[in-house]
Amino acid sequence: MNDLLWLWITLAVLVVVSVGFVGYRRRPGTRAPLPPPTPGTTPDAVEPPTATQEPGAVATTEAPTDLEAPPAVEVPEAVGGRLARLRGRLARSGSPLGSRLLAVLSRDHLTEDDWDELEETLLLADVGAGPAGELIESLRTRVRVLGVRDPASVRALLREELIALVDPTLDRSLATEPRTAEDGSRVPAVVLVVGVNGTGKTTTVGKLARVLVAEDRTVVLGAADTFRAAAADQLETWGARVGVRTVRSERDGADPAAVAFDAVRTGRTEGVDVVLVDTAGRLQNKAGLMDELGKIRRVITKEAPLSEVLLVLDATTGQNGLNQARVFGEIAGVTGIVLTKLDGTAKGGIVVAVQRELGVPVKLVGLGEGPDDLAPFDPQEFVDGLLGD
Ligand SMILES: Nc1nc2c(ncn2[C@@H]2O[C@H](COP(=O)(O)OP(=O)(O)O)[C@@H](O)[C@H]2O)c(=O)[nH]1
Ligand SMILES: [Mg+2]
Repeated sequence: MNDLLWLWITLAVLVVVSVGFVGYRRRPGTRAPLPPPTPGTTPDAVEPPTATQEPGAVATTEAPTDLEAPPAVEVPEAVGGRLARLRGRLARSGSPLGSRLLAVLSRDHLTEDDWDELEETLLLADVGAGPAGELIESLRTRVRVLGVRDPASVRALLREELIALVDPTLDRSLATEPRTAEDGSRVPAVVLVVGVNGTGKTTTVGKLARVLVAEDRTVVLGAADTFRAAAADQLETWGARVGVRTVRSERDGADPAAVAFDAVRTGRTEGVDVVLVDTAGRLQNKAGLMDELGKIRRVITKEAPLSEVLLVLDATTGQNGLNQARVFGEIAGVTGIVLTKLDGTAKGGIVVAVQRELGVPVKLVGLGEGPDDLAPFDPQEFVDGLLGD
């Protein structure tokens, strides 16, 4: 009898505990991750311009925009260690530069042909002729002088040479500290993002906003790509996800400089830390693009000095990317390079080539389409990513 009673009590306790556990797991308010924004599409949450707005008026949209179902504000991932992802991504994107170099270097006796093959491998990875020649020259000398044979030591030498080529002495910090104007007022840091269409500018601005939010900085976005409304929608969606507002025009083809100016003024009035300005990058007409970017620069600097001009380049475009770098280098006073889509190429050598071309450091790299796939660039980590395990 007693035994039966205990059995019932035990069963009852088990039922209560498991019901409580399921209830806990299902507690409402647990935030489900939002899907990444679809570039170039108009999100449902974006309202059409209101009747009270003049056509072409620059509107400051409060994020979130849909009052009925405010999107949950995401907490972006911290930045540390993101570049380590590159290793896995490179391993999946064909034969990475590092493993091909190491395959040759592990041969017993390195012949003239082997050294040629090494140089060719570097060239194929878009390192550029000058830097590739320098690396081979230096590595060859060191291997000979040090009499190095074993693969681990050769790998260590190669690592050192690659790091030297990427140049660890360059200042890769992003200037995102607010400043004090001459009249003593506080002005936000202004980051202007330029580059050819499709390279990943808007995505980069969105990801960068997340990085800054993760660091407890306040941000305003400026949608100065006024060519298509969808471009502003795309930016606004990124901002809304982390509770950052976007200053935009409701009219296609509005003056991009006016929107940029408005974004900076809004940022200044609201006392935010950083204003990120996205631009259009139609290259059909180089003179027109130069005029447009020149005007944006001039107009912004009436309100606040530019802290950074970031040139976004697609790492998969090779020589074409270098040509773009040349064109933009002439106009925009570029202070840093963002190399996107490094996840989609085994040609990481473009980092070296593009820095040489512009004399400006790669500061950020895009490692995928995910919202937190943007990493600060670090030569050591990057080379370790290239060399793999
Ligand atoms: N794989 C990959 N795709 C990227 C990266 N950055 C941007 N993209 C994609 O590139 C496409 C163009 O990006 P977008 O920001 O609209 O380019 P924009 O025209 O320069 O503003 C989009 O499909 C992005 O998701 C990256 O680092 N890796
Ligand atoms: Mg864009």
